[in-house]
Amino acid sequence: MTERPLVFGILNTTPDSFSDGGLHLDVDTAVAHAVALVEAGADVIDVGGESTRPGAARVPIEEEQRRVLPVIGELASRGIVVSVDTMNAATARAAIAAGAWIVNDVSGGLADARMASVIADTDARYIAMHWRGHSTQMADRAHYGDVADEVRDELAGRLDALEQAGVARERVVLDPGIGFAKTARHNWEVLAGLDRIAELGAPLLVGASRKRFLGDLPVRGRFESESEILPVTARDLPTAVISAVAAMSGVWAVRVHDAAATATALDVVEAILSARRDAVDPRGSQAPIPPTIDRRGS
Ligand code: PMM
Repeated sequence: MTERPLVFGILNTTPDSFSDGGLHLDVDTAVAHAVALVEAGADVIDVGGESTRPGAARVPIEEEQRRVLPVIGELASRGIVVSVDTMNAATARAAIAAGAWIVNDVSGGLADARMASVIADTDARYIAMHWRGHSTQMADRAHYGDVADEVRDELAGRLDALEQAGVARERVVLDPGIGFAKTARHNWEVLAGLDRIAELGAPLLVGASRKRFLGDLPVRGRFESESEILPVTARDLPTAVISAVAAMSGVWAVRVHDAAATATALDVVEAILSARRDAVDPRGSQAPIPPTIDRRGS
């Protein structure tokens, strides 16, 4: 039975993230945005202090922590479930101490060899994304035979490595890494092949929100664009559609900038799946609803 995916609302406290860089630099602004995301339907706020957009420069770890830790502390004190988007083990540890429940690592543990042991030492849930190298290298590494199969196999390797380092499989969420070392075509093929990645048996998270490949969709009348590229702000509708498609594939979570659009898309999927359940279950709407996923991800 497919359960409604969690919505991760994106909060980048960076000056240079591709779609929201520079918008949430001080703690009050960042917290206000997080609260708005929760009111719009986000279940988890994913706080990141280092941009991973193609070509982005690395950020000193002290600066990353200066950007994220006060925000995480404030959100956690308000009872908001927080995930920290970091490749750095020391930042993951500090973020958990500040109240984060989930560590979202776009490198799947490859960027910092100490990450797995930090996760093993804590109760945090860990999101391991498919990754082939830092922002400056990834475009050169976008070569695959069958991208969904290769992403699945590389993620299987990460699961094994994490388990060997003491991280129980049940704590790991996998993410195919849309836009990371992948061309636009690869991204569409990964989305078409989510069922194959789900064969690993781990919960999946999909993060397609506003990414560059959506810019190649046709620009239609109501959006202003100086070029043939669909503007970033016009990518929330296709993002919500992807959230719906991913939900139909049974993913555990989607990571988005526009929580309201995705929450509505998930409402639609839930209504259809609920009608389908009622149609096949003679007890109809009296049938017990399956327990919801533990929102803290434990
Ligand atoms: N994408 C970005 C950053 N973090 N984390 C996960 N798990 N999956 C993603 O696809 C992902 C991520 C890209 O940058 P953004 O924060 O500007 O969307």
